[in-house]
Amino acid sequence: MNIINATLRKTSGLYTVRCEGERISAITLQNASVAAQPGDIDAQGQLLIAPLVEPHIHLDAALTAGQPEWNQSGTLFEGIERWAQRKETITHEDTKQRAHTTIRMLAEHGIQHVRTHVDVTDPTLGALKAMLEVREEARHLIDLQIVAFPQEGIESYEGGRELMTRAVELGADVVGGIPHFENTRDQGVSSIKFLMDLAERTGCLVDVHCDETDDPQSRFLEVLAEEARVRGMGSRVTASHTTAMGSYDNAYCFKLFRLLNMSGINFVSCPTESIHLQGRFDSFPKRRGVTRVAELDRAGMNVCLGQDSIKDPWYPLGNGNILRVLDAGLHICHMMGFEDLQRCLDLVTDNSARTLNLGEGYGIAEGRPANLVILDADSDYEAVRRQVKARVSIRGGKVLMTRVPERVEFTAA
Ligand code: 17E
Ligand code: FE2
Repeated sequence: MNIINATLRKTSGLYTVRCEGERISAITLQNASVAAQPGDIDAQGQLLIAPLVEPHIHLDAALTAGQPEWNQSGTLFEGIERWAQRKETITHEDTKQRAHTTIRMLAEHGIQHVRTHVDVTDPTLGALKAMLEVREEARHLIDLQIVAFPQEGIESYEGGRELMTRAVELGADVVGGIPHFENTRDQGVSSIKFLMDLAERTGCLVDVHCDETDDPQSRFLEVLAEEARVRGMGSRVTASHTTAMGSYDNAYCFKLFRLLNMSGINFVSCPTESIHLQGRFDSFPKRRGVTRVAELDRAGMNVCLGQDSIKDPWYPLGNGNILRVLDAGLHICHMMGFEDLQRCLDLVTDNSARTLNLGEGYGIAEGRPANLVILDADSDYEAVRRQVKARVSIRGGKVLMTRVPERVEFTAA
């Protein structure tokens, strides 16, 4: 199969990308626009990109907002309370069905790689067992990484350490954590040591909900970064949210950034989620409650954006469209300068792929998997400005999804 007349990011000219079997076999610069042969896919000068990536979502909680009660305060803490109520009634089939429905929403938007945090603070590990099945059943649509996520704590939840260990034995890919939610600062620190040991021993990746609060005293990021640095695990470790960094003073942050850089860890920000959940204990002026996305990026660190929630106890909106989160994120993080707009898709493609350690399993290059998406725009800037949709999604060298563009007709005056 050939995809012809494709614009590739960060280059000029039109390209033909040839796929053989499940792999990309050749990428050639065309002299001019070419006519389609039978079987070709004509990108018509639009962007051909590696798939969009969802680096941070909670599929086990998706589509449960208001069940049994709505989060009225809009805080993270009420979200955790509401989820604990809903958690009592989850079943294997309920979890699987909501996860599959949500995965289709993601796939429809050109996403083919997903990292989901699954709550393992449940003595039965019910959601985890359901998600392990979903990971296999949804392979034709997405690659799924499962994080063993201790929503109610590792040290503060009865049997928390055993549940984490068991989750990894059952097949979780990534070790999670929630140090800012542990009962004491010491427990937060020991939870990080525990989870880093577990990951190092088992070869798992690490992705910690870290300092998801406006409390400027929440400083677990330095602990995570130092553990990653000392163990040489930085590229395999991710700090999600780190919203407290939006409230750290600059003197502390200056010192912190040196460590972050040395550690080489990755960052995920969920700007729509954070602008909604944070700032809730402020009157005015009200903090934005997001981490320093632009500053991390400028300092050469790897930062990407995630949706976090789709209609769950923490966040009532969301629809699978990661470009909506990119749009909001560029606003919220003050990243609408010309240079940022030219390369903004990095935040939802290449940077996220690096966070997920996809390596040579991702990207438009000869020999890599033929996973490709055509967007209805010829640049990053236009893609985000017009909030375009994925027109074609190709997976393993086969067309997975096509979208018929909408047509608008005005009635003549
Ligand atoms: N759990 C959590 O601790 N934080 C979040 N943002 C979500 C779930 C969605
Ligand atoms: Fe999260």
